[in-house]
Amino acid sequence: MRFLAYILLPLAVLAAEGTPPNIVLIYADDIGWGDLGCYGAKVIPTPHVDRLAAEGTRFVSGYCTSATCTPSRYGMLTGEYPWRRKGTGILPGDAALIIPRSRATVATALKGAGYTTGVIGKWHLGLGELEVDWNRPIKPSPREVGFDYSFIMAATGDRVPCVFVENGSVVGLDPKDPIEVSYKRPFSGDPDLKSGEVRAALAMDWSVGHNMGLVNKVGRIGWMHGGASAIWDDTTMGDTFAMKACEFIAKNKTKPFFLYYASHENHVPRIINPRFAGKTPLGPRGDAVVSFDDQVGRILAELERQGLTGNTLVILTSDNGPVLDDGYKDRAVELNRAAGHAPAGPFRGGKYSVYQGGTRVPFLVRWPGHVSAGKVSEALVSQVDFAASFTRIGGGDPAPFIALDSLDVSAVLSGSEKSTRDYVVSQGMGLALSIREGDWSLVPGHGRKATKVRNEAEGDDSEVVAGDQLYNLEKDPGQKTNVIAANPAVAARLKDRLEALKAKGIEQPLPR
Ligand code: NG6
Ligand code: CA
Repeated sequence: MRFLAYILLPLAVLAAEGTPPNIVLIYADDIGWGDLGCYGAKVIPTPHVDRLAAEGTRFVSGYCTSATCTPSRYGMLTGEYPWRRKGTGILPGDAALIIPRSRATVATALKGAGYTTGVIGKWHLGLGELEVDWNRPIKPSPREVGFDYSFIMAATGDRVPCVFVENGSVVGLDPKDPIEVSYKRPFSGDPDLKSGEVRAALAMDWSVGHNMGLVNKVGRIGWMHGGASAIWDDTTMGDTFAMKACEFIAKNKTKPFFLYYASHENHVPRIINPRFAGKTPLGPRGDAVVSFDDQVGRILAELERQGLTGNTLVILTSDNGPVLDDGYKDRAVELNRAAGHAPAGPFRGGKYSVYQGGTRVPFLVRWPGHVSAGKVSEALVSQVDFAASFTRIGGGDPAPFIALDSLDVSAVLSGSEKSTRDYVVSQGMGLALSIREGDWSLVPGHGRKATKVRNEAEGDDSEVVAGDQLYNLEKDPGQKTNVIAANPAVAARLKDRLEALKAKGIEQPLPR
């Protein structure tokens, strides 16, 4: 009994005893609940992720805040629901940093608690102020919001500039070949990606959007000129990020560190390393998940090599639900259909959606001896809770985050408490919100026109406009049968709760 109590010491207790763990947050991009072996994927081999699940706890009701990237990352790092703030939607690649320097983030809090902090991978929270000059040191960058080290792409793989930025400077830039970026118009001499001849020569054709600038024979959003020596290689991006993560771990092994590893897999364009080609019957989209798994394997191996496995809390989750055709012709729709693969698992919707598939994502936690191993947890947890929970685990004061929308769920993560959170709010596109309480999910109707999103396989949210919907997720995880007529009191309670949460503040401009 004594032994058991010792091995499952609550996380916060351990931090209080003065031995806070390293925290490695592995963040996938657009990888759905159903895309990983440990969540039931049959045709995507993910041995490293599955090992993490076997050695830790697999949450089946883990949520990101939003069904797209920028808001989920904002919510996760600040502990505040992004829908409270204007300007937290999907950002262009030349956007200014949207987290004000004055704001506490999970990184500033952990840094304050003595951690060395790093972010590697996809940023997508903006950089600089107003117009960024990519040829000079960029400020503010992740450093100004708490990260001692950063090696990032500014936005997404499908947005220019297609370069890495390390500690505020573009990597490999030749000053004689400066970078120019435009989100308004092409530079003179840019090819017309709508012309058949140009399209025929692309490494991967576009299906919607992605027909502005041409980089590495792939159409992107926005145009860029110059910077030839700095342009990334799409096929080695995963290797580069994983290598930088391993270097960060090795370099900082002697004192607590926080590593936020934001993989680009499997966001579009899915131009992955040829060694992963054909690993799944799903084409580039499935093979990109295998590439993600490879990155996870390398990070876990580096922790092991440095003797840090036992003292490192590893969390793996995703920024939003899955999407098949997200603007490039990579055959995801037809190949998924042929293989019978369900990227969102049993849930309705996917990326962009206010239904479960948009925000209910893979969610694994491992810390040997402190987090139950081989366990499946039904507890409701949200990434908005990371700010308070990680701060608590790291020995800092979570109160500023708790005053926002973050809850300290550290005892739930370790398994020493069953649940803390009894509701979770999910954001689809724009201000479309849904709320889950226990097994009930309320998807309120709204007067606006539905956002027609391109997510053919998972459907769009047009039905949401029609009126309020209530689902019982235990009986109907796929949200097929609206049971609002039979349960008006439940619907009213959830609606009131959502309204009360919204009343705490919405559409406030971000204070600078
Ligand atoms: C959309 C893009 C999509 C993807 C998404 C952001 C088009 C037609 N669609 O606007 O390809 O880039 O933005 O994805 O351009 S996220 O995961 O970073 O939120
Ligand atoms: Ca995403």
